Formats: sequence, structure tokens, C-alpha cells
Amino acid sequence: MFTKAIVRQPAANFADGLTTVDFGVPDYQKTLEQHEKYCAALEKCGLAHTHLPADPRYPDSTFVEDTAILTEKGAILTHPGAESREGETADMKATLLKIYPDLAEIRAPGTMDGGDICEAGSHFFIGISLRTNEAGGQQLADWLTSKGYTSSFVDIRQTKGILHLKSGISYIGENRLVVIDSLMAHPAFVGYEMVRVAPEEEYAANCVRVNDYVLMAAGYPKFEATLRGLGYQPLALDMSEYRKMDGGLSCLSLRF
Ligand code: CIR
Repeated sequence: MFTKAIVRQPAANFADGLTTVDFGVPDYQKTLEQHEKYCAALEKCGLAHTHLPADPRYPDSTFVEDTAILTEKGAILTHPGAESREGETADMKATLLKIYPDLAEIRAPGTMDGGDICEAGSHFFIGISLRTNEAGGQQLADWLTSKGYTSSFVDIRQTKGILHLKSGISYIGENRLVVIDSLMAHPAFVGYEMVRVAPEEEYAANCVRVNDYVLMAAGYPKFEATLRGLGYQPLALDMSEYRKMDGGLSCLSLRF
């Protein structure tokens, strides 16, 4: 059960952030409108949110999920894998220290983006990607062990089309993992009920279970129907402008 979230207003230079896709330049006005609706959806799910101001020093800083991993037993600040994003954690550290006085940190040579970390109850999948290296993954695994959690690595460096692990999988509770086809056979996922995302709807794999709802990207009718069929209440949100910057729905908030 989550009660709170942290979000950050997109900066006017949002379009200067990193991207590997070619869907065009985001429209700032639309970006803001989509952010407002995202925040309203969090409220509908019962979350009060801390709304941090835009930080134009870091065009990608609205993707707050990449800066920390929050758990019921404590939090750990990441060390973002892209140089242009490294400084984002300093500001988040100040915010998180008020909530988690014994905040831990991933340290160099470890790198990590929160988008690579998928919490599934008391187990955490740690994606090894172009952003999260093995040293960072191992630091997180050790910290999780010290808190009584388990973890496993999922190497996605050869998996095409996803920036982070959570671009390809999401945990939606009830032992269910939403998974894209190319990750379906990974041994780390044995024992979970797989909820398949059709290849033409892969962007929808990044969804977030928030209390009674599942927040998902709008425009993916097959996946929406699948969720409804399983008894979930999907809340579809237009993510078009964030998608242009390689952003998934989960990365716009830190939930706790
Ligand atoms: C980046 O490349 O870092 C940003 N433009 C997008 C980050 C998206 N984060 C996420 O999916 N967790």
C-alpha cells in the first residue's frame, strides 16, 4: 500500500534530455498537461505527492524514479549511469533524507538507474543495462540482503528496444509479472505468473500497480483488456511526450 509519491515538474528544456528513439521533439505544453494528469491519477490512487520544482540544470530530472530505490525498510540513492544525469541525485538526497535519515547510496564505480530495479514483494529484480553496471547491481544486492530482501540480476544489455529493465517488465502484485516476449524465458522469472504484452504494445509493459489501480500508458487496448480480464482497474494516461524522450510511465514518480 502506497500513501505518498515524489514527482518533479518537467523543465522548459525537457526536450534537451537524452533519447534513443525517433518519435519527434516533445511539445512542452503537452508535456506539462500530461504531467498534471499523471499527478491527478496518483491522487486518485490515494497518494499525496511532493511536487519538486523544475530543474533546468538537468533536462531529464522529471524522471525521478531513476534517482532512488524506496522500500518499506529504507531507501538507497542511485548513481545514474548517464553522465548528464549524475547530478540529479544531490537534490533528491536532500528531499529523501527528511524521510529516510539513514539513506544509503550507490557509489562509483557502481552506476544505477532506478528504472532498472523492479520490486516484486520481498524480491527485487536488478537489471544490468547500459545504465546499471554489475558493481552498482552488487552494491544494491548487498544492501537488499542486509534488509532481509532477496534479489536476482537480469542482464538486458542484449535485449533490443528497452532502455531499462522496467521498460520490459512490471510487477503488478499477486505473483504476476507483466513481461515482453524477449524477456519471457529469463530464468529469474520462473515461478511467476506471466502477463504477456503483445509485441506491438511493448511500451505498455511499463505500468505501475498503485493500490487499487494499475497506471498504464494510453493507446494499448489489448493490454488494457488483459488487465481488466485479470480483475485490475487500469487507469490509462497519455504518455506520448515522455515516450519521445525514452521515458516510461513508472519513471515519473517515486512511490512509497
Ligand atoms: C534518459 O534517457 O535517461 C531519459 N531520457 C529517460 C529516462 C526514463 N527512465 C525510466 O524509464 N526509468
